[in-house]
Amino acid sequence: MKRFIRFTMLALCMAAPAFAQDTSVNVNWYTIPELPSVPIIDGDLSDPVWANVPTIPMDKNGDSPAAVPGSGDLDIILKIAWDDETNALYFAVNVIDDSLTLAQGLGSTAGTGGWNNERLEVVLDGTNTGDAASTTTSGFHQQYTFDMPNTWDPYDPAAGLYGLFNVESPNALKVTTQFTQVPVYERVEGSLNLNNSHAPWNIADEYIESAARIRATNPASREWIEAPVEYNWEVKIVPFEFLVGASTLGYDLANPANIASGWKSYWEDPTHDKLDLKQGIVIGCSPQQNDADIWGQTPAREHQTNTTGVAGNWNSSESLTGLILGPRVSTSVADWSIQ
Ligand SMILES: [Ca+2]
Ligand SMILES: [Ca+2]
Ligand SMILES: [Ca+2]
Ligand SMILES: [Ca+2]
Repeated sequence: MKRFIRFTMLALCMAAPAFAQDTSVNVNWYTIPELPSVPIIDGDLSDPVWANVPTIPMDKNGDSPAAVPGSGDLDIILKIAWDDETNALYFAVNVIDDSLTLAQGLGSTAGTGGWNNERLEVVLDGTNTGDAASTTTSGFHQQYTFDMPNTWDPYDPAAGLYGLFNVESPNALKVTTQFTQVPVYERVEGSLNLNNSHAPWNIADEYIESAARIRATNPASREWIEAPVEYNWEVKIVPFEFLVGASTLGYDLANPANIASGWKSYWEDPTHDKLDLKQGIVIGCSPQQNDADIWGQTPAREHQTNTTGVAGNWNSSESLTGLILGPRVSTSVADWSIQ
């Protein structure tokens, strides 16, 4: 990574000495490359374009970067890139977890307990304000959340990850050691608050596109719950400078037409300020992965890891990682042989 940054900074200085990205508000920063073409968002991270994107450490807040089996451990490989044509950020996340626990209800997002699950959260501040007062309800700061279906309820109509012998829910994904795609529930905290009655939460792919694949790493596993797993997130997000809340704009989130379109009219509302992605700008960001490991009476998140080591940055633009939009990748930086 350091070698890549040095090379990138050298290249930027030589090509355009006027570039002076302000990362003074950030706890750390990384240059992310522009992609020559976009990956297929399907949770399979073998797209050739990902191979040339360097990894970013995502092992903060108490997580061990080494494999330490046991409660509270995650091993993550994170890659982030951008694309000019789709004006989007792309995230690839590979997670190895000792215990899969998605036990907070339908789609794991029922009520307000979704943060206690194996949730991916991507915090973005398109203008990199560094402002502690810029929060998920301010419009400048957005938190995108991604959840998989639950691992415990055989009668859940959306059950996706129940058990090997589950007959009550024929649509459930049986336990398998092969990577298999599972549904993802998309949501934007503060701006587009979707609750249980408004599922499915598939936000228009022009703005948010995501997919996940999962496999059990122990062939002896009979249920997904508490199974040791490996899973991938593959996510595209079109970032905004400012998003006005859906309720402020009067959108009916329960309207079937809005649900069917992925709330497209909301995203197209001219009240929002679009962010034009271009080389040299800095976006405040904290990708973070929550980890629950113990299935009990009150399943709870064991820990959360991110790129900053700052807890609580989900609700503030203070202390984010600075993503500097770098030049297009043209040569192989690193091989990424996972799966
Ligand atoms: Ca893919
Ligand atoms: Ca864990
Ligand atoms: Ca979508
Ligand atoms: Ca876990």
